[in-house]
Amino acid sequence: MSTKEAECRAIDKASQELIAKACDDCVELSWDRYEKQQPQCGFGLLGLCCRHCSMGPCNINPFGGEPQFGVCGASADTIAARHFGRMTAAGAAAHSDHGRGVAETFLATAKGEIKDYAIKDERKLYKFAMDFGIEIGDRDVKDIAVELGEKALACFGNQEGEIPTVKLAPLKRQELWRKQGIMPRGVDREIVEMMHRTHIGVDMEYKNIIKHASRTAIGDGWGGSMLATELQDILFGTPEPVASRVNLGVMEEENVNIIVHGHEPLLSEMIVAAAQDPKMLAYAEEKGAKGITLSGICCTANEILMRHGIPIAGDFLQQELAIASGVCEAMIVDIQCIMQSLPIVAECYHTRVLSTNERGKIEGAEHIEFHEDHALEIAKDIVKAAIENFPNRKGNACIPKDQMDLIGGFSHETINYLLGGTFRASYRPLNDNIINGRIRGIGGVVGCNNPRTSPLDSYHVRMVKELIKHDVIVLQTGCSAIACAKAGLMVPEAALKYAGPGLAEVCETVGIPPVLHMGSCVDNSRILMAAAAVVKEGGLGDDISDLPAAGAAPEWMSEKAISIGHYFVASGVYTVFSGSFPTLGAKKVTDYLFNGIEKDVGGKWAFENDPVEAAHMMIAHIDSKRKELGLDKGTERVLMDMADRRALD
Ligand code: BF8
Ligand code: SF4
Repeated sequence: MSTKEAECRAIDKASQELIAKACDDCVELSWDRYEKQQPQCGFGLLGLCCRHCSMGPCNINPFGGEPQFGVCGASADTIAARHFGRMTAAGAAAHSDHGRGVAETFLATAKGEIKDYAIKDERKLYKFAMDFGIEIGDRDVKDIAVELGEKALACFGNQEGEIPTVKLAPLKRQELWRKQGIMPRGVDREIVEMMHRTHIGVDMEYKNIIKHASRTAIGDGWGGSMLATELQDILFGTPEPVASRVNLGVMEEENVNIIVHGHEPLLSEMIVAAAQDPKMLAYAEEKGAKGITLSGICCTANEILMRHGIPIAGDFLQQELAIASGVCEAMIVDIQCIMQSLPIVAECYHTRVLSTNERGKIEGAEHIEFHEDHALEIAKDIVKAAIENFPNRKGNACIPKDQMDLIGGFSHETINYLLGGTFRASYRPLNDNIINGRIRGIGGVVGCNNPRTSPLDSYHVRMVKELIKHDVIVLQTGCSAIACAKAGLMVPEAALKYAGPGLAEVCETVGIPPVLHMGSCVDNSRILMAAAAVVKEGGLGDDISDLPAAGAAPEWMSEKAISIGHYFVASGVYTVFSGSFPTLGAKKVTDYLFNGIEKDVGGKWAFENDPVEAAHMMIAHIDSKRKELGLDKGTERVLMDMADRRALD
């Protein structure tokens, strides 16, 4: 493969090198399979294909000709809205099933039934328990944790009332959700009802379907995902700023390279512990290695970066490349965003692909099932399996040199401390800097990679550079965070190099990058919490929809991204997607999602395929919110005097 061809697939040198190598090794990658899928089905792409019953599949003609209705009479808008609703349900289910697993393990840990996990952040335990209305007093930590675990677990199966965590949203937002009838009752209930409504012959009014999609998505963002993040922080520690490295170059030739890929820290936390065990290190030496290098792919990478500073090997489209390096002894996977091609790619090298979760087996992979009740023991078995594979490397190894420094670990709590100063943690300085115009607004840029938006990472990086250039501070999660970290946007020096003068000044004073890594995809709830905290701090309106803020997922691909996008919209955020959008063939439902829904929930969707143009749509939205808040005159550069600087220290 020529350098030019590799450059069309990825913007970073490490990926380009391994894409070319994989091609030389006759290994098929996602980009090759994407090409073989062309032309992709236009009906499916536009949301105009329904296969919900056996009278179909039915397609609707997007050009106005026949057919315009499915066999059951369903219109284009009903079909597209159903499709959108089911994507939301699947995304919410993925996040929330993860959250349920964490809640179960949390409860078992609190009860003392499992020994390998512990309550690490007692302060957060008390805070979250109080959010549930649990009495603290002089009660035992264990009692509080058990009650919290029970109440958290009940959020999933709750049938009536409201999920308690929605109370963390601003009051005005809660009232709006109640008024609109979209306050989620229980995480599972809304998902099940979404599946029911989209069965043949049930909900046939697109607005009513989207309304329930909102309820389902809120149950994800402010429910299932939020429970996952908060309980994980209590169990494994709330992230604090941490320095690390990113990209495929983090693997080391003389070491056993273990990559954890997927989503649940219940597994990866134990792998981190097992890989640091002196007995494991001695075993690695016995097998001829100098040590063990652990790194991550996808959201698992973000989880162990945030809490331990473990380096990140790559994002979603780099999972096959990590194996193509020929030095990955084991790729340990659990759930979500794992490609079925991994064992096929591994055939060309020596990598052992180890699935670990009973919900996610892969044909051709080895399976070592992980159970939380003897977690560390299984994690050690998995690490051993990797070490034993070290002597089996084939001759075709190559580690790209490229890697980049980054600072991660920005929980909404640390943003509070950093911007507020150690002695008076608060969001006041952030709010003040938004009000005085040094920071124009907040951008949340999140989501996946997708061969449709090749070259890899280019949409994320172009969008985020444009935002920070215009003084918009960017909060990131998921693969988008990994993409921008690789491009060098998550080091403090990036502020001077890429940010506008106002944002650069704030970043320089506080010592933070202009782009903040807030974690994995379930951690988008951290962005919601940060937004709620900014509202609560005052001076920027009384709801999330008043904030000069916007969201985006420029390389999105998963159903989880739709659920995330929709809970941002339903929380009052203007949200832009690129690449494709699942309802584009249906006029009325698209018009509703892109316009009409704003009147109902305060946020709306947009689609724009050019990431720079999309960034400017976000900036225009931010400016319109500044204007509504009377802050439009503050956007000129404000020079800081000593008093201002002291206020930031
Ligand atoms: O949940 S950003 S490709 S890894 S779906 Fe998947 Fe998308 Fe990456 Fe994490 Ni999120
Ligand atoms: Fe066709 Fe209606 Fe069946 Fe969908 S539900 S496949 S539109 S008949």
